[in-house]
Amino acid sequence: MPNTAIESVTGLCVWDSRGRPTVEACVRLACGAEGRAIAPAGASTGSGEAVDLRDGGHALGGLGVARAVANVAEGIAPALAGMDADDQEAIDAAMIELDGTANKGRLGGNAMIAVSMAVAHAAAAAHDQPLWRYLRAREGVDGAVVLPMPEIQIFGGGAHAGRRVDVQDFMAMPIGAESFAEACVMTAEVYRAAGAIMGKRGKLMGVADEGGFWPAFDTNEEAIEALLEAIEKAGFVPGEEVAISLDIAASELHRDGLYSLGLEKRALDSDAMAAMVLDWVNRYPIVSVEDPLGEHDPDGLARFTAAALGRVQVVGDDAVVTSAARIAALAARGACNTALIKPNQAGTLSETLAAVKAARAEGWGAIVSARSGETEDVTIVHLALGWGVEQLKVGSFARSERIAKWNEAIRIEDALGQGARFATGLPFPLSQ
Ligand code: 2PG
Ligand code: MG
Repeated sequence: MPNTAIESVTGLCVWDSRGRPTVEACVRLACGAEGRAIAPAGASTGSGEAVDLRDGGHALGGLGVARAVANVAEGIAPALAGMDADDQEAIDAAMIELDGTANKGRLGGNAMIAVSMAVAHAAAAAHDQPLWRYLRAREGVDGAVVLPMPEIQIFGGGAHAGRRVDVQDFMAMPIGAESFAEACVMTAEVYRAAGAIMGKRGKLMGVADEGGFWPAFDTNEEAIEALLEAIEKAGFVPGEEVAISLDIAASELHRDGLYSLGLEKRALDSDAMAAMVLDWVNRYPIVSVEDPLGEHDPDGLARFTAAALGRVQVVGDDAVVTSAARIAALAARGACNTALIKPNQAGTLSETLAAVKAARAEGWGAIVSARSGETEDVTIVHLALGWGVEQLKVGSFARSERIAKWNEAIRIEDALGQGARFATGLPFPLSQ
């Protein structure tokens, strides 16, 4: 057996896809194995997320991570020295104890998740396994390896595109694909068609933070219409071969107790907002809706979930913040039926896995997700495969911080050959 005792933990300031600084951690083990991971960062964040520790002040708009990087070397490294990298729970528990806050505000969730993921990479390397296989063995997942259904952004809006459109993510889900590689081909066709349609109409402004087109629409519905048109133009049957998924990111729209739609210059109460989204669900081939109402509005989320039952997957992001306790509480009141799983919202891998397990225990679906500020780090692809999570959200089909992740999944599917199964079809909360 390799000696998996932690020998050193170091931190480094690197850069994310928005050109903002972020934390990379490197963990070295006694056997010589090494693992690295980089923390991502959100823009439309839930208030209950682990703290993304920034330096403040003038430089870099206050976004520096010198304190978080120093916390890796000065706080975390001595505490983890000699611990067994195979014991992820003990390592994460040690960091949580050292931090000592409810929101990881002392060490920083960014420092902690980078270290937590780097530990997993180092342990997998020590056992000479790809991370997904190592995690799968640890969790005792057997049977065919499931390649997740991707939901891929075609238009970006909200906080990721200067709020030019209120809705944040207009995504394509290639539910008729039979393999992950085919899902990517289908999405590429839709992305190309969408670009051509926007270009022709003179509505293309560039790309948003996650690489989706940043279009100049006059209404939110016009964006859904354009996506539908792109699916058809690409030669697919909407709702059968390629379906639509939305992230409304409604917490971002919340002003003075109402949901403010800046593009359409109207403000809606919770019921009117829910009715508008349900109307879209009725009229368009939408199979998944994330954050249709804000994190402050769990009753509205519960009413929406009841009304949408069997028609659309209801995904919780800002209200859930990858917390097992919040999933249990929301499930108890009937709010949402699928959890978005973002490791840096939780701050450690063990807590992220606990959220996946809580979702399963409630009969919910789960989607492993990237953040709007990303890097070349592909850990989340391995988490989805290793933990058997059947959906993956990474942003669009452009920009290398996104494509690196889609390519990693393509590579793994190819290497597995017959040992892989693609999570084709509708997301399972629709069959409940
Ligand atoms: C979300 C994510 C990804 P952010 O809201 O689901 O699209 O955005 O990372 O900005 O929270
Ligand atoms: Mg979201």
